[in-house]
Amino acid sequence: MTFALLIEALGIASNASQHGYVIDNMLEMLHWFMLVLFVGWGSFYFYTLWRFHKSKNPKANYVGATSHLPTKLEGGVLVLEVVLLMSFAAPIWANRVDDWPTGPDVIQLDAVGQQFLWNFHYYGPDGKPGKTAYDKITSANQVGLDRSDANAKDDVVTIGEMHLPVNKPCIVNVMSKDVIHDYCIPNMRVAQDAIPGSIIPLWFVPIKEGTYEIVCAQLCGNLHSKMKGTLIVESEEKYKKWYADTLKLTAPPPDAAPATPAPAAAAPAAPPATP
Ligand SMILES: [Cu+2]
Repeated sequence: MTFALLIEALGIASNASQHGYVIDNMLEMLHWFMLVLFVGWGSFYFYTLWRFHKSKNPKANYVGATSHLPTKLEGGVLVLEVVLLMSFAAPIWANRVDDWPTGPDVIQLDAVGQQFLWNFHYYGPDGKPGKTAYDKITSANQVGLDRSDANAKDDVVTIGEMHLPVNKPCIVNVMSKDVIHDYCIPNMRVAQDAIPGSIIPLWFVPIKEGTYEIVCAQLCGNLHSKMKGTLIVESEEKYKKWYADTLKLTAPPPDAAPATPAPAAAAPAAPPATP
């Protein structure tokens, strides 16, 4: 159950992931806390303007305020912040970094950022990524996948479009080919910097079918705002069909024999010489 009155009023994208509700609850609490602080400190500010106005204090007072109330209030804020951090933020973070999904149901893929698009490299049913190499990168093979590698036989590579089955966990290994990007799906409540030279995994479980926006959340160049992708969360049958169709379109047939040159056509027999 989510309590998301304030953050919904402020226009947060609707949550579509399993862990998102916990994050939303925390965000909602923080917003209420900030609202109380804003009203509290705002009122205090106007109170001091009134209280210390020169018409009421014609002579400067060198002692100043003697009340200890502000110190006590500050102490209260500190205690609340520690409670928020230790009771809510830390357990959420522990779940994100310690409770990795395992098993054959986990969809594994790489999200490879480049100026200005996202490439997706699915590991396939074997759960093992095919080898990639920089010297294999071409405009038609943006992640440099080596199709001759045995693990690459069931790999699917797409540009800008990511599919996932609903209610199945996925692990996305985030990386970059050029500058720092940030792989962010607001509806899934995930975001991770894509840093060249690093492979940083994140995981989530989509719980609502639909089409969601993938964005880059790090200013990465002049077309940064155009660096978008689409996540389609669908039923498992639809996902499997999409995977099989895309594999057929992008990968060569598994046991394609190397093309053998056609035998040279025999020269037509010369017509018999007529006497
Ligand atoms: Cu970017």
